Amino acid sequence: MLSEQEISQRLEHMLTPKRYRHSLGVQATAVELASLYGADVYKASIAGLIHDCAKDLDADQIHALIKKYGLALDDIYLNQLELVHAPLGAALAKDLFDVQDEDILNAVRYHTTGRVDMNLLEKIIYLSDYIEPGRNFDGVNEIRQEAKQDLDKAVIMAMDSTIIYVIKKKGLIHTNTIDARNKLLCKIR
Ligand code: DGI
Ligand code: FE
Ligand code: FE
Ligand code: FE
Repeated sequence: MLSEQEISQRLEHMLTPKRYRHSLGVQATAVELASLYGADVYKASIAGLIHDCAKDLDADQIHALIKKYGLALDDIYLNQLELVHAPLGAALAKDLFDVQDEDILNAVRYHTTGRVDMNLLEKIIYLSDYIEPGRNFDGVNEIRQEAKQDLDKAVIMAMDSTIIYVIKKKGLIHTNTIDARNKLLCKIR
């Protein structure tokens, strides 16, 4: 893997200034949550930093890279192209930053939809993406508070908020999110 400094420099060229700042915010929040919950702080830091590395590509680039990396994506991904930056980000991170760690790659791969049985690092990145200091949507403070108390409950809150947002836009909701939320709800009951 490239050094963190090298990765940051490359990222700064791949992302808009706003998206780069968001990435640093997710990195900082992920480090905090990893310390709090006993996850690998280094993996959290790298995963937070790189999670949106494919976010600022246009549709043509996305399609070309799906082909180049041979990504097998289901119809929901292909119909909701904003979802693709997560799995594509994992492929890009492997190729451009030489990230080999599967925990880091899975945290990037599932940071947008979540998935059933997310591990601690995946939950931390999923949530940090929502609550980093630059986010200011309705209800974010409640999720920030919950994140310090109960990670699973906070992930459910973030999923609820995403599902409502996607429904308002008449978008397709990925089954990964539905399945993950259902299983977490059963677990906490
Ligand atoms: O990349 P970010 O903006 O930091 O955040 P993200 O990767 O969590 O989400 C990217 C976008 O994808 C955001 O507008 C919400 C949307 N999204 C998340 N889950 C789903 C979704 N969109 C659809 N259509 N379906 C989903 O299940
Ligand atoms: Fe993202
Ligand atoms: Fe997210
Ligand atoms: Fe993000």
